[in-house]
Amino acid sequence: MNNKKSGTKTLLMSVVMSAPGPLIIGLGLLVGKSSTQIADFVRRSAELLGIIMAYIVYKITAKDGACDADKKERMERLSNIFVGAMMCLGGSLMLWIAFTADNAEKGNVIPGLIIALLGVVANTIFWIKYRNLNKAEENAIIAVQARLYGAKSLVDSCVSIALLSVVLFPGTEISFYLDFIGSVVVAVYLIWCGIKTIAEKVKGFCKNPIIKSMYTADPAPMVFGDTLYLYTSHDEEELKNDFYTMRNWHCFSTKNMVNWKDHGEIFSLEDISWADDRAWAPQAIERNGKFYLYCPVHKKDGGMAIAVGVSDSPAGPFKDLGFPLVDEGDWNDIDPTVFIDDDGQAYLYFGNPQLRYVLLNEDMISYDKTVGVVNIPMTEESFAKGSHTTGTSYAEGPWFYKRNGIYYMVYAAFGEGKKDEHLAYSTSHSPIGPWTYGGVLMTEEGGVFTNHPGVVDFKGHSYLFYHTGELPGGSLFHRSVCVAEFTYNADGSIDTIAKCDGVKAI
Ligand code: FUB
Repeated sequence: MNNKKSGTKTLLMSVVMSAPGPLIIGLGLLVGKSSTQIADFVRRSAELLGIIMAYIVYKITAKDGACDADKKERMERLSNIFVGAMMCLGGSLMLWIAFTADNAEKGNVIPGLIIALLGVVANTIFWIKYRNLNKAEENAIIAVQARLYGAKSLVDSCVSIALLSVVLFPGTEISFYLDFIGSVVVAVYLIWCGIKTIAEKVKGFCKNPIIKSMYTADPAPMVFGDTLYLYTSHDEEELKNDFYTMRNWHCFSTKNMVNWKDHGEIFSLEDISWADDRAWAPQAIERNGKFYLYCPVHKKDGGMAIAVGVSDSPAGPFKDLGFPLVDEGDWNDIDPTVFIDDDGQAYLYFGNPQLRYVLLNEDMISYDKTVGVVNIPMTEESFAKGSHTTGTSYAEGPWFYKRNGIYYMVYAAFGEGKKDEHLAYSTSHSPIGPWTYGGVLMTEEGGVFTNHPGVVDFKGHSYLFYHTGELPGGSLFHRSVCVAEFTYNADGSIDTIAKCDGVKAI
């Protein structure tokens, strides 16, 4: 059973199991009362209302669908505030009753005692269940239920001790103090849990794929200020010639990895007079207050070339230069990746199956023609043995960056005998190589022929963006952008990263 189904079922069970408590204790109050017992009735009723609320909200928010994180967050927050308020209400009434009730007449507290003992067992089971569910997939509602059931389990333990003393030593000082102290301890603990729950901000979760409103591919993240901008290519739903049908590029942004703003189409083949097809994998960068979007396109006169869109805003719209930046007259000129080194030199790597680079000039829209287009030696030491046409695994989609003095080249690769792309990486101590093969970054399992990396550090977290065919109707021509958080090893190496469910809010 998946986590969502299990969460819904557990919450429903909570409602069903919590309902008889207030009922039986309520009936018990007709025949006898103690401060603990009256307060227990009020607390259980308030908790039941909180659990019903949590069940309803969880059923609505845990449904797979558009990642409308704002709405989900608002509803979860509201539900948790309600549950927190119920805890505070239960605790406050218990406190009030403990100090004001007439404890002279205890009467029959046996029903309350039985319920409390059963409660210790049941609540502990639920507490463990909610904790495990939340561990498997963090969820604000489930996390609060784990807290509530932890408190309920402790409360029932205290109540059992107090009521047992009333049964064993009726009318004695021991029973009076245990009853009184039990109520106060439990009440204070509940109020504390309630306040904590009300004050807590809901930590959201964005489920992969990030963009659910359309098919997106070739993710290219760029951090600017406190925002992460994500540029993507766009797989049209309707295919032309049963091949990639891609006409424009889109931009999305986030400040917390969960709430995404859609900036819409920011550049398109319509804006590039000399191109007619294949709006493929882009990458953007900022320099001196201007934003540059490098995009592979098919030229009207044949072959692929790299176009540059320029804008004053990271979210575009971008304006084409009017001519290709790189045009080798072949099909290799795709998948540009751009990086500005500490000394100000900008590099534009690109290519399938040959990895190439040019040294960009300061203007970012021309390159050093004296150096020209440099071919990187495609060796097994650099890119491992593989099944692409160079005999190595390197295929396409390079992503070039530097971190702690190490230059990284992450790329889509074909392993030996493999027909689908995995992601791999190589490193170097220089921006122009030689490159040393590092390992597999993401396996081909669960993918769709191509994959495409975009690596970024954002607010102290490291992310790998990639694409799969996870959206309904997904295929090798209908891809969707996903993200996984990962960490670097102390020596800068990276272990294989699993395709995952999504990322937590930061
Ligand atoms: O999206 C079209 C092409 O597929 C990209 O340019 C490649 O990287 C691969 O993802």
